[in-house]
Amino acid sequence: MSVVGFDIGNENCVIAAARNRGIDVLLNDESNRETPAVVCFGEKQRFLGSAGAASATMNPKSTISQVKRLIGSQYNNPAVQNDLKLLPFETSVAPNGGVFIHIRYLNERYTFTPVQILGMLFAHLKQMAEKSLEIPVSDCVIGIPSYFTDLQRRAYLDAAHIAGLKPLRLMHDSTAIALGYGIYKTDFTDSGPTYVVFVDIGHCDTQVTVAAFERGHLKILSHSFDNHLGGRDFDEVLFKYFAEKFKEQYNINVYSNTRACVRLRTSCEKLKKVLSANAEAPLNIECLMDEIDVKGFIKREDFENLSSDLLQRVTIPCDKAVKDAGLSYDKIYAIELVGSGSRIPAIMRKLTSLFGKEPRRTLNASECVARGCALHCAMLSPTFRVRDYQVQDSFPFAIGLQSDDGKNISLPNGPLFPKGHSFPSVKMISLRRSNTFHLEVIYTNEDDLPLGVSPKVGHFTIGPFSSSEKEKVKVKFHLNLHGIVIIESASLIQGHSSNNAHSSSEQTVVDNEMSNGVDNKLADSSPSTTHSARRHNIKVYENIYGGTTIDELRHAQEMERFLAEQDIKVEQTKEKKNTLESYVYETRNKLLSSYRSFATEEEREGISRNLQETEDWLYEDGDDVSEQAYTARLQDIRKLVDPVERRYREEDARAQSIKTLSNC
Ligand code: ATP
Ligand code: K
Ligand code: MG
Repeated sequence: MSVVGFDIGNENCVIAAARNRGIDVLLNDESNRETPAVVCFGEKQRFLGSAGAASATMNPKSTISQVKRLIGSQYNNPAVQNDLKLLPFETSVAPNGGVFIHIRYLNERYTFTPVQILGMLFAHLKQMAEKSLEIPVSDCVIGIPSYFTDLQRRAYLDAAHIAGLKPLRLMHDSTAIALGYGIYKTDFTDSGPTYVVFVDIGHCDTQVTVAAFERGHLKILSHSFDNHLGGRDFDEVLFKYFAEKFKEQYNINVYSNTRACVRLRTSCEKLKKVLSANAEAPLNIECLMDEIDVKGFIKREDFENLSSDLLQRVTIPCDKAVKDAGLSYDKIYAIELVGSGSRIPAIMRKLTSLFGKEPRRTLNASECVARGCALHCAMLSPTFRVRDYQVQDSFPFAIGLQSDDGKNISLPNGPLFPKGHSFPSVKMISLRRSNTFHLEVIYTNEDDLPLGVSPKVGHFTIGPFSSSEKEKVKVKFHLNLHGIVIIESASLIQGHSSNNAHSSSEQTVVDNEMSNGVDNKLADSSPSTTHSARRHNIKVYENIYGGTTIDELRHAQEMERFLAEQDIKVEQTKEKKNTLESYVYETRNKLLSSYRSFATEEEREGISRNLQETEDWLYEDGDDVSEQAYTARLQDIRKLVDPVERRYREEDARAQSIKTLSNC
C-alpha cells in the first residue's frame, strides 16, 4: 500500500513517499523534485505540472496557476479580487459565491471550479507518484495552510476524491514540518519542553508556528500567518519598479498587455532569485511588447529598500505566534526557517534582529512539508511501523454555535471549540427542544480569520422530530482529523433523567479530546441517564456554505474522466504518428542495406514510392489525423515490406544456425 505525502504549493508541489529505508522525495518526468502547480489547456490536450509551466507564457489565458488561492474562496472577497488581478485567466462569480474559471478548449467554452482544477493537479501528481513507486497510490496525507477554513478543507478533500486519492489526513503544513523535525531528534531533555518557532515563507503566504517538543511528543502551541505575504509579493515590488521604468524609458504600458505582464512577472521572479546570491542583477527581455527589447538593472540594496514594508511585515505573525503561545523570546530554543520564499537574505537579517538570534536552516526548505506528510501517512497506515511519536495539533480559530434566530448559544465553557483547541476532538452538547431545529456553526472571532473570509461555516438541520414538550437532545460535534466540523450524531433522550434537575441551564457540555487522532472510536462519556430514559437517533442534514454538492462532485468526476481520456487519446495518436514516422525512416535505410538483396527491383521501387508518399502525407494531410489513420497507413506499407523482411529473417536465422553448427 502506498504511503505518500503531498505538498501542494501556490508555486511548487512536492511528493514524498515512505519506503523501507525512510522518506524519499519522488522525481517527476524531468527528474525534478519540485513540480509547478500549473494546469494548462493546450489546443487539444491539457499540459499539467512542468509541461504546463513550459507553455504558460505562450497561452497565459488558458494557464491556471495559484488555484490554491481560489479554492473554497468567495469571489467577492476583496482579497480574492486582488489575487485575480495578478492572474491572467478569465473568471466570474459562481452560483454558490465561489469562483468560476473560464477556458476556451477543444473549440468550446469550458467552465471549471477551483476544486476541479486542483483535482486535475492531484490526478497528475498521483500519476507521477504511481509511475515512480510502481504501485497504485491512494492513501495519502496532504499539507494545508493552518489558516484554511472549513470550506477550503472540504474543497481539498473533494479535489482529492476527484483524482481518486484517499486523504487519511489534511495536515497543517507546519505541523508536518514540526513532525519531521522532532521525530528524529534525540537531544530533547526530560527537564521540560523545548520551544521551536517554524517560519515558512512560500510563494503567497507566510506561516509561523510555535511547537513544544518533549521526548516522544510534540505539541503545537500556536499557529499564526499572513496569507498575503510571500515570494510573489517581492516579485511584485520588482514588477512595479520595472513597469514604471519602462514607461519612462520606452514609453510602453506593460499593464495594457496580458502577455507582457506574464513575461515581466516571470523575469522579475528570476531576477529576485539572482539577487539572493548577487549584489546586483540585470533584466533583459526581448520583444516585451510593441516589438521593443527592454533592458533594466537593479542593485540588491535598492530592492531591499523598495521591499522594506514587506520585510517589516514578516515580523508581525512571528510576534503574534510567540505571544499566542504564551512565551517570551528568551524561551525560544531555535527558529527554523523554511519555504523557498525565505531565501531572500534580508529576511534572515530581519528575523535575526527580531528574535535576537539567527534562524537556522536545518530542514530542507522546499521538501519538509511533503516529507512530514509522508511520515504522518506512515504513522496512520497499518502497513508501516514508525517509532511511537505523539503529535498534538491545535486549531487556530474559535468555533461557536448560533441558533435559528442568529443568537449565539452560550456554552458553560466558552465556545464549542476554543481557539488553540487541540484536535481531533469531540464535544457533546445537550439542548432542550421540542421540534426540528437548526444550528449554525461559525468562527466566533472574525479578527483571527484571513481578511475578507466569511465566519459562517455551515447550517445544520436536526430533525425531523417532534415531541409534546421540550426534551433533551444530545448533539455530538466532531472537529475531525482534517480540522472540519461535523455533527457525528444527534439523539433525543425521552423520559425522566437524573440530569433534568438542572434543566434551567440549557446546555451541558462534555469535552472528549482524542489522543493522536488515530483512534476514531469514541466512547460516549455523556452524563448518564436513568433507566427510564429512551434514546432515539435524529437525522442531521448539513448545508455547507459554498460547498460542492454530491451531484456537482459526480459531474466533476465524469468531466475529469472525459478530459483524461482526451489527453490519453491525443498522446496515443502522437505515439502512433511517431511510430509511423520512424518506420518510414528505418525502412528506407534498411532498403539500402540489410533488405537490399532480399527484394526484387520491382518491390524496392514499390516500397520506395510508398515511403515517399507517406512522408509527404505526414507533412500535409496526415499531419494531424486520427490514431486509426496512422495505424492504417502503417499497415499498408507493412503489406509491401513484410514479405521482404520475412525473407531476410529466414536467411539470417539460417546463417545463425550454420554459425552455431560450425562452432560445435
Ligand atoms: P505556498 O507555500 O505559498 O503555497 P509554495 O510552497 O509553492 O507556495 P515555495 O516553493 O516554498 O512556495 O516558495 C516559492 C517562492 O520562493 C517563489 O516566490 C520563488 O520565487 C521563491 N524563491 C525560490 N528560490 C528563491 C531564491 N533563491 N531567492 C529568493 N526567492 C526564491
Ligand atoms: K512547496
Ligand atoms: Mg509552501
